[in-house]
Amino acid sequence: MSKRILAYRRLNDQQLEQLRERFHVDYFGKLESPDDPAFREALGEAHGLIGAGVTLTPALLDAAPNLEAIASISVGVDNYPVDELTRRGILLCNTPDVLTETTADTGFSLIMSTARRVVELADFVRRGDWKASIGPEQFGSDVHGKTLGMVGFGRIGQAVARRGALGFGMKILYSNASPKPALEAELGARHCELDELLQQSDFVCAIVPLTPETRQLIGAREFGLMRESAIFINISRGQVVDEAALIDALTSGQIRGAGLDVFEQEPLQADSPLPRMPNVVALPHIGSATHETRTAMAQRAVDNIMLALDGKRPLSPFNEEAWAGRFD
Ligand code: 8YV
Repeated sequence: MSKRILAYRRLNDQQLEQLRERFHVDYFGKLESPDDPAFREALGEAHGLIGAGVTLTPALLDAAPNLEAIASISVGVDNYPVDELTRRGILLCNTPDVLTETTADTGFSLIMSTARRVVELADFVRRGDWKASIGPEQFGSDVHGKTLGMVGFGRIGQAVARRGALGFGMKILYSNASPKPALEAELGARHCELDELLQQSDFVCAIVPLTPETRQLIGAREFGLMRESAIFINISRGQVVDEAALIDALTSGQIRGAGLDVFEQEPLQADSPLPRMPNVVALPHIGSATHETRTAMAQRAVDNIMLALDGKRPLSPFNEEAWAGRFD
């Protein structure tokens, strides 16, 4: 009897076909809620999961007694109780690399659009308010030649820094990562403590995984260290920031602006002031959302789950220790 896969993110026809050739597939391309009774029923049968956007609580895991492996269509694994998965012998795979450049593009578009006030001024034209000359009230800030502080310097952080250093002549500082001599040589980047980075950067870009150590890493004290002209960018996870402190810093003029792809609660609550602030560019968590990259991420997840359920080493296992010794 073939193994059963529960897919709960949109896959293209080719990807679904690939899975269906080998497995029985329960497909929920547009799952509204993990409480959906049909989803729960399929979970009870599933040997493999492929999807994103559902927080896998231990209670959901209890409802999936046959589960062997999960292929997340994301690089971030904060939706999964990783230690618990490992304890239960469930392998988790993610999708690093294939989204690095696209997510860095999103980060850089937030740097550009906040500094040059692109959204605010495009709205000004759209409203028909462009009547006289453009004056200092509409001016933005330069990006080229400024200091870009990367809070986190993993794959995506390095790709953002590469754009800044090589494309815009920016000086790069980085913290919350081990020193990376090769990148220092390539980009002239300098490793420093977070406080120094906050004090010296024109742009502060958060791109760290969400872990107990990074939760609320940037709060009132950290915004207090930033320059009044600083622009804060977040392309990691909303919970890395104390959002109330961010709102205060933006309202009081403690910092100049923010470009945000992620929020403490997603979708963003209707009463959040952030999207209505003129000095904020707020995006609906679209870091990796291009046709090319989402297709590549889904394909990576399909490949991961097929390999794993065939007992072979997947392309990107996250908690390999869950299947200790099985690939050797
Ligand atoms: C995902 C992301 O698409 O990969 C990640 O960690 O944040 C996004 O690129 C998203 O989490 C899926 O819901």
